[in-house]
Amino acid sequence: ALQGGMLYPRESPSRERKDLDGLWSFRADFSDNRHQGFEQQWYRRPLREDMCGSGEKPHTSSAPDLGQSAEKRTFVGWVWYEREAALPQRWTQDPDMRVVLRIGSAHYYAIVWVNGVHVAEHEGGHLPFEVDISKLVQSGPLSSCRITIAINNTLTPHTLPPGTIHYLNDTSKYPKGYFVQDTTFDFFNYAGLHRPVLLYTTPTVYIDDITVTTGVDQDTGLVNYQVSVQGSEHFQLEVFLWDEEGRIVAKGTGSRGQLQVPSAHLWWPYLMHKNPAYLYSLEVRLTAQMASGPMFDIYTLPVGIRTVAVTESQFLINGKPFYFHGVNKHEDADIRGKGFDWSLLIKDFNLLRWLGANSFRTSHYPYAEEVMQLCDRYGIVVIDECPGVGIVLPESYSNVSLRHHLEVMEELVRRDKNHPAVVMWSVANEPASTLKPAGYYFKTVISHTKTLDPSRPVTFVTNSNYAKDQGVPYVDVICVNSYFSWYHDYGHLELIQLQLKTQFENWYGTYQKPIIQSEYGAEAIPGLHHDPPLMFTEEYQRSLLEQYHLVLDQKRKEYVIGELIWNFADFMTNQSPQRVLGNKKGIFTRQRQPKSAAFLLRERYRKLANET
Ligand code: BDP
Repeated sequence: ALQGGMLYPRESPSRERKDLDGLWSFRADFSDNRHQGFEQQWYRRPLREDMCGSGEKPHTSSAPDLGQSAEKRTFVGWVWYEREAALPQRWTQDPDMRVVLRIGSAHYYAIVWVNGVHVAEHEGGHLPFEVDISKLVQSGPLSSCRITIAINNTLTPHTLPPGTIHYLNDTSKYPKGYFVQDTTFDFFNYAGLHRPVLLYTTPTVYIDDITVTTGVDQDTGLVNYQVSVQGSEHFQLEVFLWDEEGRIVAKGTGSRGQLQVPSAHLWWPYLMHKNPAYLYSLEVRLTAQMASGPMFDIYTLPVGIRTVAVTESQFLINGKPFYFHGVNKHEDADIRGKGFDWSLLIKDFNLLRWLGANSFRTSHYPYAEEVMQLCDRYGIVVIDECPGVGIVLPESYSNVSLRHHLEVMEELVRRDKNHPAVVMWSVANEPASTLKPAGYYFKTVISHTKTLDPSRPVTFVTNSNYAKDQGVPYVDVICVNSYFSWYHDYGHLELIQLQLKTQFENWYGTYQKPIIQSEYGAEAIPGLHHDPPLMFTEEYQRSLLEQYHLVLDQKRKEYVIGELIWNFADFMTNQSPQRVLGNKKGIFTRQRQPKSAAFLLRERYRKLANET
């Protein structure tokens, strides 16, 4: 099990935060054995000193699309980042202060040094990790520290997502030692530091984690809280629940308890209520008696009061049927790759609202914490997916892989458990779930996730045969992807209704569980037109969606509980003859301009919102 909590670093009267944004020194290890960085101990001296040909880069961008070199764009191996951070004097001199280094994500394997001292290692991208560096920064006369992070983007059959290094040994065709990284997922493997890296402080006795679950009894909101404290056994805890008008509506004491909020404002999804996304603030105050006097810590967590339940044919939020009309996204944009960017994020949320979308799936990995926070505030419902995408090789069902998958779910649930917007976990996308070991594998991952969080349903997204799928017996909601008249029966839009109807009836007939059409779509190159519709034109994308909608409109009256378009926007992939500068199934371009299909969906989603 994981050590400690992973509360988002928020400033408070007892906590400070210092974002390490700006430029970081950057160097890719192109040496023959790709290990020079370790042999020469690049973490011991400033990276800049012996930089040859390496540049500097802003840290919240994926490196590949910043440069002009094709070789760097597809680099596989270690890259090194480094930055100096000046520290306020009180951080280095106050023995009652804890200084923590927190890395929002590092894809894929990361090793961290501070002032040349190894402090942390972490496996897996898309999720945060942190390390207490107080001892290091408080031990000498230093008023600054040098942070070095080496990151390796190599994927193996046991990583999530998996990948393989493929050596090409035919020397008549390839130079000696030539290799490529093969992946079985459809997006570019942007690597590096994609998200904020920061330092924050807490007192040495501190609020380490908070877990909140909510319920509703008549019109009373129930907020169950549990707080864990580190650093001392002797402390008092008080909790206060504030409403949006700044009034305290409930109080409690102790490490766990239940707050009751009469006439509570519930957290409702966008378009489902006239006052959606209502957020209370849970203020936790810790007082510890120290020899030197009392010590305080304060942490405030946004809380949405809502319930989630699944029946044989419905998804209920606050007891009312919820229909997912939304999108699948990617963290992806021009130049910045998967690098976090506030402007891009706000643009995307404005587009979601314009579209009338009430939900998205974090296909195919956890998104930045700042994204999840905005979902809470905008009322956008989230299916929170882990990086289990492309699990298709038999080796990827081994015990090593399974163990890692369980850990990733632990990290994901620890990070996102308190978001009201998150209503379901997805443990994988399109695995080879008809393989025999998939049964035990998904049974284990799903039941582990339910133990970690009994309050939310769990699913994985399938594109397998309903009669042979080994994992679907364990899901709460069936999520199905299909690409009728795209990956087969090219151009035959007239077959969609029959095939989609059969798809739904087969799955529901076998399992009697609600179904989400979790992907469907077609490529459209913006500006390509043809009528009658031909593949790759805007007309074809639009007409294909229309055919799906005809069947969805029948089945949503029965047991279909949602439709998520593939994809919100065009995104970068590996190069292949099927991909024209990336995947073009976006209803928006990669630059976030609408294709014709966006207008169709905008009309549809508003209509759906009015009906429910
Ligand atoms: C689905 C995958 C998604 C792909 C999409 C496609 O889940 O990641 O991008 O197909 O091919 O199978 O466009």
